[in-house]
Amino acid sequence: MADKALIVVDVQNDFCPGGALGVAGGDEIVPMINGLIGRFEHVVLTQDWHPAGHSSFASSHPGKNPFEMIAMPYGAQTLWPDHCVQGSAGADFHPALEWTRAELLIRKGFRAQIDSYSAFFENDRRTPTGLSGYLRDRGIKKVTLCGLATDFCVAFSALDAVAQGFSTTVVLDACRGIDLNGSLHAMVTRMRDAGVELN
Ligand code: VGL
Ligand code: ZN
Repeated sequence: MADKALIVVDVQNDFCPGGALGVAGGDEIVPMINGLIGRFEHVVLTQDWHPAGHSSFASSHPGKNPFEMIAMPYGAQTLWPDHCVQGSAGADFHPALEWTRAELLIRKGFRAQIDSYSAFFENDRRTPTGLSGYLRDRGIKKVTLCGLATDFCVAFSALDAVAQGFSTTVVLDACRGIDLNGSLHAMVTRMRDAGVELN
């Protein structure tokens, strides 16, 4: 177990029903995630953490609506409702999440001009969060992911984890997806094709 880590992705109020970017059933996975947390020696959390006026917010682009796409200097970017603003209640973890044993918290999306879905690299696909180095330095070889949302932050994190050489598992029952234009099926397929174990 010493070489394994659980990565709990973005289990925050804004991604749960009633939140700014509520994912259907997002709150239902909390008990299962708490069970996983109890079984791992090493636990890492991620927290979506945007400054007000972040470039991924539709409200920052006059005439644009949430869930439309926009071209950013680093590539195509989906626009979202304002969510997970730094220090807001929506950015807090779900109140039932048992996060106290977590050894590391990776905050992402804090640069105003770059979104960050993955726990490893921002959406320019070049700017590292430092997580790979942290895991390697600590001798972690296998990662298991769960959380929100399956087809965005969980999937991009899992794809990067496997590309960085970690043996990678996603517990799909402990994830819920946004499913934008078929993104859930597409990203599950991409994960499987990349060698991510899905269970
Ligand atoms: C996420 C959209 C925008 C996620 C974060 O956690 O999957 N999705 N920001
Ligand atoms: Zn976000």
